[in-house]
Amino acid sequence: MTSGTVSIDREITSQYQLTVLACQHHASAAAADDDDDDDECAANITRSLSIKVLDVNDNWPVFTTRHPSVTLVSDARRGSRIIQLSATDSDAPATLNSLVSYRLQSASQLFSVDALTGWVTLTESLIDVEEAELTLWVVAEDHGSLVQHASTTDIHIKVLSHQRRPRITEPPNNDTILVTQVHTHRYTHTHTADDASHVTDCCVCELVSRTTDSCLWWFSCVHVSHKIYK
Ligand SMILES: [Ca+2]
Ligand SMILES: [Ca+2]
Repeated sequence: MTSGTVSIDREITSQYQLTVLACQHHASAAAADDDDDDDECAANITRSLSIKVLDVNDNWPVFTTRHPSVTLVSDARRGSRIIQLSATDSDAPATLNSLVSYRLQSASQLFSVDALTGWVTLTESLIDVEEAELTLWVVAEDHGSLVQHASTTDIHIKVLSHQRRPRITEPPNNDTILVTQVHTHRYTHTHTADDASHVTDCCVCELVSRTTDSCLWWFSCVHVSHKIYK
């Protein structure tokens, strides 16, 4: 019989297949040397076992983006979502050991974080803040039954004065702008005279523009005339 210790980690190998051999030695050989594993078995039997490694909560949530940063304008609406945080935990899926929730490390009058989705939301007006650079600390924690682990990240939030928001001054808002729509539409039109000497006017035109209501069409045409003698 052999024995020993090995390290096992569910996150590396979650299941093992083990074959156990029970060997009955010859009575004379067993008496000569009980520790000789090379003795032939007088009889043996094997059993296969499947060993499933149970999980322990030995992993910390890991933020997918470390130290994210966002820029806000001071007139951003209250209730605006500003960034979604995400953290993963490599303990057994769908267990409390890997279930991650989010919270602010310290209460904030300006921001909140959704415990399940990780969305950070603006809860107050920033008008009084005007221009500033803020730091918000968010905690991601698992819910292991015996021990819990938590990780923290900071969010760098830059607030710009709404006075600096770019504005479109020309053209005025809701103004109507005329543009030319060009198509590559082609058509061929042919006139044929009915006298003895046929005159054929071939006209190949391209549509170059039209009004938006399609009432007026402009074509660029190339005329070709030649006579055909019988
Ligand atoms: Ca965990
Ligand atoms: Ca684990």
